[in-house]
Amino acid sequence: MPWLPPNVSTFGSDIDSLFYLVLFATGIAFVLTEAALIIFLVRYRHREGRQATFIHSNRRLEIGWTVVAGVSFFSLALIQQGTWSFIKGSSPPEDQSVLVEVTSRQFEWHVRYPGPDRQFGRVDSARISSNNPLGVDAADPAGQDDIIAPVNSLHVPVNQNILILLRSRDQAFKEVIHSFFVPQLRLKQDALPGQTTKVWFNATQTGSYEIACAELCGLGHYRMRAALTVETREQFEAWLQKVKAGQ
Ligand SMILES: [Cu+2]
Repeated sequence: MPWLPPNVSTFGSDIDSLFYLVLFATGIAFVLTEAALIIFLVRYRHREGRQATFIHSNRRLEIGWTVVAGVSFFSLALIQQGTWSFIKGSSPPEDQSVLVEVTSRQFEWHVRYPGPDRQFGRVDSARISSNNPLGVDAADPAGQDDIIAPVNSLHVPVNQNILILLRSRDQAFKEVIHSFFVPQLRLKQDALPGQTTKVWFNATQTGSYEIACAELCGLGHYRMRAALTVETREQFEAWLQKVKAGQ
């Protein structure tokens, strides 16, 4: 459909089907209610000598539209349940996924890869400074092989499960909620200070996509965007090596 961005996610078509289902249901409700409005406007318009009838209520009608609305919403809840729990309630096993840590802050995205040991080094908000924006503890052995990507760039290999540990830099009173949003992946997830949220996806096409912050997070919200590059495994490994060499 022309109004949706292309889908490059394994679960994207499930999200799109739900979108169209909701659009169809609300479309029917919209047409019916607007038609009733117009019919009533014309039919009961002012006419000389005709008096309005006072109607207090209509129990049958009220029960009718309450039941129809209730059943519709409950059906939607049941229909979407499987998709929701697949995407948000489960994640692929950590040892079979590409691990990435994404940390949001006002107003940028920081990306870190764990290196061969698959362990992220400790971070500590007391160590945060302009040249250590994540507050990485350099003494932690688990962090020795970590790879910190240039600001606002996330690279991932194509056709692989990517497991993101989504964080928001946690400094009391200084941070707010951000939201990691990639329209082409049909993926949106809030990033909360003090909490790590697991987010996963599997991109089916190489290319460059925009990561936007989808939570109004302050004056610089509009410029809080980053680039997601989906590339072949070889290109991804080469990029990691290049970043590591320049670190
Ligand atoms: Cu933001």
